[in-house]
Amino acid sequence: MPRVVRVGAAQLGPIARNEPREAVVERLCTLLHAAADDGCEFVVYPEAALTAFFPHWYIEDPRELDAYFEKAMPSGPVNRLFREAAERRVGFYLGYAEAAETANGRHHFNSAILVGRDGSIIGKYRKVHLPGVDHVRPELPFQNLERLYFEVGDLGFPVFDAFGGRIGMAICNDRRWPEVYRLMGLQGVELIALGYNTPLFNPDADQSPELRIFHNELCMQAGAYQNATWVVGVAKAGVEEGVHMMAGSCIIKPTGEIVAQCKTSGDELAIADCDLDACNEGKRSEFDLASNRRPELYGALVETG
Ligand code: CDV
Repeated sequence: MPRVVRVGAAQLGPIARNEPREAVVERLCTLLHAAADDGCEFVVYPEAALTAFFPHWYIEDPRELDAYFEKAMPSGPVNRLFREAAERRVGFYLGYAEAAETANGRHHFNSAILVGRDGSIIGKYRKVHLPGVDHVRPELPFQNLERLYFEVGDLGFPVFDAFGGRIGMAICNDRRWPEVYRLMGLQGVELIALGYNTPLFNPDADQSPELRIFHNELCMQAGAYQNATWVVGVAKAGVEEGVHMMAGSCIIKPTGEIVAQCKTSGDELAIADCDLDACNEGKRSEFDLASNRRPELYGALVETG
């Protein structure tokens, strides 16, 4: 039986700092409806898709900061997204800021969930590679305070049986690290969904937007190719509270080729039929990981330099 999943990369334009959740969910639902009308079974939204990317600024007021976090998923306005997606039999990946209540207190993560076509949560991922710093740097035009606001994810890099295949998740900066793809590749991943919030300028380095866009595509295309998996990378784009954000959301084949890509910096869908069996060729040949890798040597090679 063919295993073709029609996927929508649901890019978002900027979200204003004071934009209510209801308004954001309305935008997510508009993209969802368009994807469903076009036959999509799975929609991928960006990292922190329910709010502005608040680590870009320092928030002193604890109540204001707390308002960016979801305490339960789904809850409040987000219930609508779950309901409308289930009605249309569309599953989704959603990035959000998570406040998790545990026996030893509250913990904050930059998280994503994988939701099935029936509206049930199949799995969760918590971002491991948190960029930025944990203190304010007043000399910069904007901050990245992810290390102040979030803890390092504690769920590893799980892969889930869903949509007829093996689905993995990553979040933004994770996409720059080859081990993220490889850890999922070793579990037979066939599609990696990942959302990102990436400024077009690096306040710490003299990098052109063109170079940064090249690096964005380079790491996702390499991860797809070297692990024979589809990769769906989805941006929050446009100018958000003065920060110019990268667009270019794209769907990448297991060969590393981009097959669909957003063209604007606003809310936009890029759609592709992702044939999960297209992973088989790479997984059986160059990237037959079980047969071709030499993990027993890698430690020794590092030690001997
Ligand atoms: N949200 C992110 O993880 N952003 C980083 C930036 C700060 C470099 C990224 O890798 O895109």
